Amino acid sequence: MYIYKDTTINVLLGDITEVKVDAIVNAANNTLLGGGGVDGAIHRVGGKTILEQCKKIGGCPTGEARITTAGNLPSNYIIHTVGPIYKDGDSREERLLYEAYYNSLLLAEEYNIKSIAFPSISTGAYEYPIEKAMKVAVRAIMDFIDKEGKISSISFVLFKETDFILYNDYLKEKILQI
Ligand code: AR6
Repeated sequence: MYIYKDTTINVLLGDITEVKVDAIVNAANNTLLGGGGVDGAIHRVGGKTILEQCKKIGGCPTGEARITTAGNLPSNYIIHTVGPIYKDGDSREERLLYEAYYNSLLLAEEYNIKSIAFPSISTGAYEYPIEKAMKVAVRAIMDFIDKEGKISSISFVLFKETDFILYNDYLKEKILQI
């Protein structure tokens, strides 16, 4: 567990659909109609009420975020965001990935969400290199804590052990561990 200002930062290894927090974040696509990876898992476990709400929302531009309830999942809300597809690192990917994290946090704050869990957005099917993506993710949440700071717990849920180790090694350098 890490502490930055008044916010707790957790790094967890496992399946985000099993995490009990106020909101989990989904790495969705522009349609919001489901897909593979973490998106597939969330819709499969959460049930059809999530898809019904997503259909009404009608899609989400890359870098933005939308919210639904969480169906059968243990959390209360799902924040659906869309990360960029990684091309050459030179096509606004970094900005868009940063915005996906930051806008998810702003939306969470609007809904008075106090605990939120993120998967590693864009680093699966969208092929964003994990180490680069991690640095963007950590920068976005630290900037959010600096500017807003109203969410008390932010978790990164990593599905792969190598990603989990990478995050811990990086955060140990950057942030106070308790
Ligand atoms: N819990 C936590 N992390 C997971 C889980 C899970 N249950 N399942 C996979 N991951 P991806 P993207 C990790 O491909 O790159 C979908 O089809 C996975 O190991 O889910 O943003 C959407 O519909 C990886 O580290 O998302 C879009 O079309 C990370 O989640 C597209 O994929 C992200 O991998 C989005 O691609």
